[in-house]
Amino acid sequence: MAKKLNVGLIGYQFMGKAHSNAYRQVAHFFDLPVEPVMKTICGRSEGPLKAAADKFGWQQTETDWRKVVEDPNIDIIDISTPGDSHCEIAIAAADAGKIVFCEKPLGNTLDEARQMLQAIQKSGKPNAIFHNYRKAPAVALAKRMISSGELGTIYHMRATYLQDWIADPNFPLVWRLQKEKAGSGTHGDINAHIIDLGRHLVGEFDEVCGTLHTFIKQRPKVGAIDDRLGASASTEMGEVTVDDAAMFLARFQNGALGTFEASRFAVGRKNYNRWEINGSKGSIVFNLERLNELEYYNEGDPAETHGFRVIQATEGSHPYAGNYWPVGHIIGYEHTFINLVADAMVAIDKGEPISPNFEDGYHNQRVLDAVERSHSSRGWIRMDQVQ
Ligand code: SOE
Repeated sequence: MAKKLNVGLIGYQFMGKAHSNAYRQVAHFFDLPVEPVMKTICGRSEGPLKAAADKFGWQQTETDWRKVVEDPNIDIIDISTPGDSHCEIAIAAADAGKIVFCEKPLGNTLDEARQMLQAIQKSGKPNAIFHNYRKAPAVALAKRMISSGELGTIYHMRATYLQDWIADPNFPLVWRLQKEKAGSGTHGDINAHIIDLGRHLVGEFDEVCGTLHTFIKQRPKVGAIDDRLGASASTEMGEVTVDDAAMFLARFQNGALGTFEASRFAVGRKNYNRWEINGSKGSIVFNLERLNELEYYNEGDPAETHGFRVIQATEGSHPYAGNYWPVGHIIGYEHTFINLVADAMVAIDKGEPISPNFEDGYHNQRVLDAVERSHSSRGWIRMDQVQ
């Protein structure tokens, strides 16, 4: 019989929905030594919160996150709120001796991320950050191939994360477009994901040179919001205080070179997290919009059959894939969250660090900060200048 850990989820919108689904589904597909229990979901608005609790399957609701953090029956605090509350909640939860899970980016600033890491290191409790794309079977296969030397020496990572949901100038000023709420725009929201994959698949960054840009400077203020990314527009205008696009060059400590581009103005691209890694023995390409597939070029193939082929990462031998369906029965975006929760439960049981965790979140925030410093100084920034 698996040990149970009671979860207190703070936040019930888009990421709250994705995390709720992961907690509800994980034991249906993984035989776990420790299972999450959907105890309390927390949010400020009683009505929508109750509706979310009923829809997602939470036992109880609470509108004051501090009561959830102080609840002795809660083992895990999951922070799925906008970035401006991550730091305060995480420190309170760590000080209360809770296991702490947090959405990305860890904090809204490097200083917040450092404080969060220090608090969880002081508590010694397990911790995780929801860089969920590491957990796509095709990405985990890429990690396995790189770690085994199958690609040889890594020369390049060429990463993009492109969306277009705010390319309409009339799209309202949601929290993701307000610096005081989100910390940054495209940069911390989706560049953070490809930075994490760079660290995970290639290695630590050595120096960066980048630029941030805001195309639309003013937008209508928000009317009503929905739980995906949408909102209705009011007639009053407000200032956009974050970047719409962020791009940077990178040198990795192992000598590889990288280009990273994140934009919410790549009209026609919806959730186009696509990257290519080139090594001395071959190359791989991943595209989140085709997340079951990994394109692979093997330099060792005979010349007459050279070419990129598509690996469908649904074989039982592929990471996570065997927990779901027979080969060819593909999985989706939501399964990356289920896989992350499964890995977290196993790590907690073994007393091992969860991957990815607050330390990953802190080093991710160092790269985000270094790129912002580079943008301001219009020059290269070495990572050893950013602690
Ligand atoms: C919006 O850009 C968003 O929901 C991000 O916040 C998520 O982290 C990403 O996984 C999907 O797009």
